[in-house]
Amino acid sequence: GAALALAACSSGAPSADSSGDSGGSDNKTIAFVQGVAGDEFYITMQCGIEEKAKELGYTVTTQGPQKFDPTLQKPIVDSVTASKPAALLVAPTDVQAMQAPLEQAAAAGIKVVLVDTTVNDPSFAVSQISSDNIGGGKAAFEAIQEAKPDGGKVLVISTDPGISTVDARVDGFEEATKGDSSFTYLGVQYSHNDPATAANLVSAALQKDPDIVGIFATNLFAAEGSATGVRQAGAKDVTIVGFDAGPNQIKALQDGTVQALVAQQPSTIGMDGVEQADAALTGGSVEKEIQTGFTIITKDNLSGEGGDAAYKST
Ligand code: T6T
Repeated sequence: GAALALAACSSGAPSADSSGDSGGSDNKTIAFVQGVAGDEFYITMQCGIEEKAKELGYTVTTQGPQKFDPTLQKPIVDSVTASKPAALLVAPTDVQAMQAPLEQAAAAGIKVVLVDTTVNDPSFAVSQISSDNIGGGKAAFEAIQEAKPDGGKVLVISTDPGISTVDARVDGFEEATKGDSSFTYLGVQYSHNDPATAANLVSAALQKDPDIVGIFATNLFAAEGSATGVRQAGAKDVTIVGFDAGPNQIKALQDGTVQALVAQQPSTIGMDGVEQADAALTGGSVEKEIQTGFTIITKDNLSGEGGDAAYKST
């Protein structure tokens, strides 16, 4: 099973665990199930969840699978369902595989809020909160366009098909490439959320097409691996635009390995998630869908607004 994840948030200690509370109207427990443990995006989201939960009088437990993998996430969700928290905030790892386990959680009377990712039919969820992922993919292409105004070949490194967020980023990017005929879209390759695999894919792609001018890496681990791959290939003039802004990504931006980052607002997603769960539990008005924004970070705004968008780490 997954260990309880404790995050080092700036706003005080993580809240207590939920042992002993098992349903009923006085149930003030929220379970958070991350897409993957140890990912700064979900750690930052956890901080937002804990902060808002404390304010509204809930206790939070956080767990995540060791890999971004529904076969590992499903048993965690099943055990959370059995423990009957009042609400479940969850980032499903696959649009299809997590459908039934989450429907079961909702059928057990748990208020399910989808944070970050979603599933094919989210109608069982009281609310879903995520970034504008299509817009983020489009913004990533615009950052490449700005760095490489003459155009050229562009490649996307994503994680796995079936993850709603990264799929939407790929779609947004691909759609944007169609609007500028000076660019050639080489398609998407999948790294299974493993930086070493992403690095190998990028090295191989640069061997095949040494004239690649830009790479869009659709999440933290894809960005980390893409930067390594470009470095290993000794390619000097490839623009990498990454999604997410963990400490490694910020460092890569400072080093000049990565030229731009699309930073999400994971803390806000978490806080909104708790608010929606609370509204559902107390008969307040619930928003079915909330879209949060993003910030483009480059070296130029890193010390200001861009720097504020950086994620927390453990
Ligand atoms: O990009 C985030 C998240 O939005 C996505 O669903 C999965 O990857 C991250 O957690 C970053 O690693």
